[in-house]
Amino acid sequence: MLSLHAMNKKDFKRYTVTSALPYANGPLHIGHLAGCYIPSDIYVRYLRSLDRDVAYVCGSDEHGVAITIKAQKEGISPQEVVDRYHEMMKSSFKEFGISFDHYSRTSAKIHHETASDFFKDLYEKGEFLEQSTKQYFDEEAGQFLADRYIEGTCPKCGHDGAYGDQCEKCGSSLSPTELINPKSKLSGNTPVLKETKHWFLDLARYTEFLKHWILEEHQEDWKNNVLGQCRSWLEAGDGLQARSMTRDLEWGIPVPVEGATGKVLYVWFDAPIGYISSTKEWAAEQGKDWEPYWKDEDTKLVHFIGKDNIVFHCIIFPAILKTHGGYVLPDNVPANEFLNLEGDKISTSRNWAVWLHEYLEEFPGKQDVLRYVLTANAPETKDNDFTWKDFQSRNNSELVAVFGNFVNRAVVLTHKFFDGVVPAKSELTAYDQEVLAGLKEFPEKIAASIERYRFREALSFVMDFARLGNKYLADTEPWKTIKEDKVRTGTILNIALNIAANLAVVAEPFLPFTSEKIFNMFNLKGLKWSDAGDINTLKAGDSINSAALLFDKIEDQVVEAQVNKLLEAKKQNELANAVAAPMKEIITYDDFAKLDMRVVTVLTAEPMPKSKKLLKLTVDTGLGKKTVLSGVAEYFKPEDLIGKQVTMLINLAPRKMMGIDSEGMILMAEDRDGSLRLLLPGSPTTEGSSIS
Ligand code: B3M
Ligand code: ZN
Repeated sequence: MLSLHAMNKKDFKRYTVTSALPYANGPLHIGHLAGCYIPSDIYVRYLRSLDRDVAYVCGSDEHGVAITIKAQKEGISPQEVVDRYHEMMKSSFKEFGISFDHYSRTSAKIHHETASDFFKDLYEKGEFLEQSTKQYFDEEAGQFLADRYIEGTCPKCGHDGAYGDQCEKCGSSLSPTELINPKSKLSGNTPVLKETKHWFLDLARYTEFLKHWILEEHQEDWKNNVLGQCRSWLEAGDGLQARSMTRDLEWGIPVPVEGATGKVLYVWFDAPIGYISSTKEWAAEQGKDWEPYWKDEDTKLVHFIGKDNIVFHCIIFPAILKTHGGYVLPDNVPANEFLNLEGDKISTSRNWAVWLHEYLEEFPGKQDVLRYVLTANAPETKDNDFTWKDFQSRNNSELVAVFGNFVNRAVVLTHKFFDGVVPAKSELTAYDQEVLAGLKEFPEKIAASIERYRFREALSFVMDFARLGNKYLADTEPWKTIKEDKVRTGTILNIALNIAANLAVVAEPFLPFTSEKIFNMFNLKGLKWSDAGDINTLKAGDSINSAALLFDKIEDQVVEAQVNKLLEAKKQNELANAVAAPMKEIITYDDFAKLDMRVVTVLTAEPMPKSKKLLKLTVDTGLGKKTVLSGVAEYFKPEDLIGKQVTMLINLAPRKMMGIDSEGMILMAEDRDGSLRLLLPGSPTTEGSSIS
């Protein structure tokens, strides 16, 4: 293992930690948390616990087509969209303990100014290629189709719903003209090409610098998934392509140069600058200077993101910072892969997600359980799957049975045998010494993993630490030793309590709400990572409070209800998106005229024994009675039908079903989900009236 020193090539004086700015176009779900907010929060809580100087910034990404498309869909203004979701996201983050120092928004004035200044700076340096190119235009909507306004087939992987800027299936970055069979999202029409002027960043000019900086300087400390994507960009046969940094849109930051009326900055130009604006806003509120956090060489800048944002944070934004000059570049970009849900890709539009605001309502006080599961199963090196079964079993067999059980026993037994006062430690056995050695080692081991952005591994060590304590109590059995040896029992509980106190310190970045409860039980305030590893954190004679509940069991029906909720959402969604069956082949009037369809009255209706679907009906056709078996039992009870007028095909050749001749067919509409509805005449009609 690399030593911490070898990895931290430099000693950093301060840290600027960012998490991707979420688009303010919908509520947050577990994929967001797992992707970059929990990992960054763990990292920052750890740094703060070491008394490091940290600025942890984020904010809502309020520009771009993601916002305007949502606004158009809902028939409200983009401003209304961002106002709604900004507040909602901000509050979800807070509830889950994501401890940003500052959460801003890109519609803030300071951000408009900062982003405009960056653009002007690059413009004045002559960095942009000013080019008129042909871009897709929707003639019906009278609008150029930027990025996600256009969809088509991905030229790289053949995926059908690729966007104009990116294919989410294969991760390729695209330009709209590469899409096969492009369609406007506004009208559904095939767009036309029309001339328009834009300002491009000539990325090819940065290739050598980027290759050196990423593939050589950071080949050891960046994650493989990140290096892999960068390599495929930098080593692509046709090299890095120039990228337009402006768009023909009304919503966004106006392009601050002459001849750019009606154009705004590309959202991916302004959004990363949002980290800087957020830092400025934070510093102003704190009476600090923002500049060292972005400009001093001894600042460590770390961007936490999801894998679809790698190119923007490792290639485009560094190129912008480098050209502007005077800014530090990220020391690391620990991007995560994607989290799936119950085997399927999380999707806002398909409503296949666990929404944070709903989780908070349905699992009040259980934020740490979700933080735990999402970290234990984090998509750090590959895509991973969240399942409710796994959520339940990690809660029940790890948090309840190990972590909670251990802390609870130590506290409860201290109250029972020593009136809630920490007993003294006396003679130590070899086993005691081994356990105390573990107590001293765990914090460092956990720290080493956190420093390398291996949060999953770090959390598994935290659990090993809890397991050590749990096993120690199970092996030493203080509830038995108390009968003959109070001194020995005191030693055991002293050790157990000190493990629990240290566990609270190292668990804090992961399970902040739980650690706080433990600190309160032990009357410990302000305990930091630098104090961890001390076997006398709690001293003989310290008094402790009674045990608080840390975790409780989650029953089968609770997680089953969650799975059902997902399936129901999926069904609703399929129904909403299902397309009507294609038209059958054309027939002649003579074909149609052969069908004898009539209004009939249901005289009797009864269930068919052994059939869930069929009812046996007798009907008055106006020409006499007929018997029909009809597959409506799942939708109607017999008494709902008796006396009703329905429609029927009466000249269908009789067919024997379950021993009965069915002499026709009741007409029904089959909905897109396969459910059936009767076709009823609009008003009372004489039996035998024919339908034509
Ligand atoms: N809003 C993209 C996303 O949510 C974007 C991140 C911006 S980070 C500067 O995937
Ligand atoms: Zn693709």
